[in-house]
Amino acid sequence: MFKQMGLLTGTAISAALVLAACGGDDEGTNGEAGGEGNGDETYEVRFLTEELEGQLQYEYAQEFADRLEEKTDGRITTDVFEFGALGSEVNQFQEIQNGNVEFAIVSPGFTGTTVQEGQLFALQFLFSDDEDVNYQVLNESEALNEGLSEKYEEYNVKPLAYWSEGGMQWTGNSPLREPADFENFQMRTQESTLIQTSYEQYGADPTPLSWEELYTSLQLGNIDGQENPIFFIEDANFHEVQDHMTISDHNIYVAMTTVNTDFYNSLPDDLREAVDEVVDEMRPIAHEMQLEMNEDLLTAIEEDEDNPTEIYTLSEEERDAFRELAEPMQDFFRDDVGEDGAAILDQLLEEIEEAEAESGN
Ligand code: 6CS
Repeated sequence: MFKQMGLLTGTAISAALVLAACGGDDEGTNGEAGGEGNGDETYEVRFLTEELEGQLQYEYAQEFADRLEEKTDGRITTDVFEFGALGSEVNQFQEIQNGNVEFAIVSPGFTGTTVQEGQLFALQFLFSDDEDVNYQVLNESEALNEGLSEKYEEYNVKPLAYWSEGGMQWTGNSPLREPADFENFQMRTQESTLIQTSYEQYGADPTPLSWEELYTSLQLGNIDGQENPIFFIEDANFHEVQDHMTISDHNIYVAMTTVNTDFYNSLPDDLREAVDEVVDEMRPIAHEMQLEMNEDLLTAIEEDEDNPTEIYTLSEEERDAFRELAEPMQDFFRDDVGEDGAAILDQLLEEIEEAEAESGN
């Protein structure tokens, strides 16, 4: 059944590849439907990421692939793809929806035109300033892991985990310390109305763009600045073409580990359990990886004498000035996305508050 779907909807990958990826070899039953299976089905699957080798999503996917192969005694083998292998970030979401790839890491910022509710991750100053609190919330939140996940499942995409790639910081060709600094500032954003409207609140002129085009746009001065976690700013070399970096921590960068729902449901029980186990094993690994990578690459930016970057950390008072303009975006989200999205947001806000209180912050 899954094999047929791949053949019917496959656009970017040849039919031959789709056949291979769906486990249709001579040995197996090709996962007719979820169940016990006969124990010898084998699957060659694809895991698509939005980043390059050495960057977090790719390293996560590679570790995930290795663990899954080991845990299933080689019955699931995975090819990990770097960003760009199958089009832009928005195209990538279509690939996982259509089942042309089985696994993908998806940034909700690129799904705002389909799963409106996913835009809640664009709300600035929503999460805690404590990454350990965020780790707990992302893993345990019912609002996300049930409410929001159901919204993605309507598009045949099942989020398996929500995880943070770290605090988001601004870079610019001019200092960014108060909202007035964003006046007429050409700000690169992902494809989400909410992200764009948020920057309009600061007076900026937001421009949605794939990150593929970002370095050149910053270099040419067509774009004045952007937001990303520190590891990405350094690894994509954005600091080379930006004079200023502001440690604003105005948001966290949330990534979703996703699986095509039909594929997941077609797996025999033991293999589906293996996938779930690997997802859980990856939670602390991803957390540690992001903390370490963001710290190490901050030092790399600080020490890069060939490309000096002025790094400025906002004070709490300075952050409050942005927070004041960002908070009304929660009502914008409620009105724009509707009742279900509003309920997900309200539940998430309670969960964050509870986790904060428990942590003693
Ligand atoms: O800024 C972006 O669009 C990219 N940033 C990260 C951290 N990962 C992939 C994404 O496409």
